[in-house]
Amino acid sequence: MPVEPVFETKIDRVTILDEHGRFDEELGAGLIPDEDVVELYKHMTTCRHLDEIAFKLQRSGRMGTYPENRGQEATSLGAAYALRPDDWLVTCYRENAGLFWRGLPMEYVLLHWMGDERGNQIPEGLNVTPLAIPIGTQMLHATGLAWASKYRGEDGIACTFFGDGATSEGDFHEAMNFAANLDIPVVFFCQNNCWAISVPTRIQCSAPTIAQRGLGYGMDCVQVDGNDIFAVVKVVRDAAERARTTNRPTFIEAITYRLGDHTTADDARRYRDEEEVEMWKLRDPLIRLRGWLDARGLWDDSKQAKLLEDADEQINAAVQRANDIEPMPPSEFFAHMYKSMPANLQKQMQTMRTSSLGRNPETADQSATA
Ligand SMILES: Cc1ncc(C[n+]2csc(CCOP(=O)(O)OP(=O)(O)O)c2C)c(N)n1
Ligand SMILES: [Mg+2]
Repeated sequence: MPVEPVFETKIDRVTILDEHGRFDEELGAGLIPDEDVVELYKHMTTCRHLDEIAFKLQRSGRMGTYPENRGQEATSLGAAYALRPDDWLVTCYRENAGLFWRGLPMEYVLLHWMGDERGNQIPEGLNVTPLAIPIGTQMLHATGLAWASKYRGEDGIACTFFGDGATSEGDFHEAMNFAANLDIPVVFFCQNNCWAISVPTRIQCSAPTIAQRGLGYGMDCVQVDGNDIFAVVKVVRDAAERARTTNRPTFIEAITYRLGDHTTADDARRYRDEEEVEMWKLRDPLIRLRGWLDARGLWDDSKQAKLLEDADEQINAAVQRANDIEPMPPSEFFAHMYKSMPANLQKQMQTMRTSSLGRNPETADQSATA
């Protein structure tokens, strides 16, 4: 009896603008109009500056914690640029660039990290979900949103973001299984930033790529240079088109790098080599894009100086709006989870009002109510 392979495959890796500034004209020419590349660069630079300001806010006690996005700006931004405004953007917590491009006001993200629930109350019609801190949950939400779109006969799709670490969660596998087997138009976008807090990707996944995890579900899979915004735009456009026209999901693994600590509560110097960080600094998506713009005479130092001034002003105005917001009544904590509040939450809310946590609200001393 002969032994024959029943399945063979390969995973493609897409790069258009590489770290040495080489640009693949065949794939990249006309992909993004020059004026849009300028806007994308400005946006990435503004997001980078927000990281610096948020870091200082946290260090000066005005923000609880903050996860720097530094180094990963091209991933969610490229995806948000490639998607339609009615497509769902279902993120975790390191996708500022994509969220702001879609139109989420900056102060929402600031409020979230300042511990204010109102940062999670996404303006109606924006088709983004609140930041997801529990690792993996949002992939199932995205699958449900895309399924609803298909069920209603609409052609909107969902694109969900998650880290390399999240691909070890059960939720990831459930979402992938559902999406592939029920033909659900969702794009799974893994930001492989080489680390899940202190766990390197090589420990997270012993296969040569994370992308191939999608093969087990019969999905189209591709790896992309996540620090190359041209390549990200291309693979997300292709995946979105596939989802829209055939309902087939795609799994994208974007190779990028977390240049900062995991969050402001972490110190990555304790577990990773400085040489590794220095090597990835050379692949910085902002430096790469700036080089492309410089080579075409589309950018210069005076434009850069003006951009930094504008960014500073824009971010400080958002910080001001976040700081100026009236304190919210504690009962608001309960208001946004369900359409109508279930009895157990109503009871908890009452308990809190009477300052009698843990006691029966019906019998608690009402005079304690503030
Ligand atoms: C269900 C769950 N388990 C554990 C955590 C604690 N935790 C927060 S971030 C993180 C690592 C996530 O790594 P990755 O998915 O690679 O995302 P990255 O932070 O690198 O963007 C963990 C384990 C959590 N938030 N939720
Ligand atoms: Mg990671």
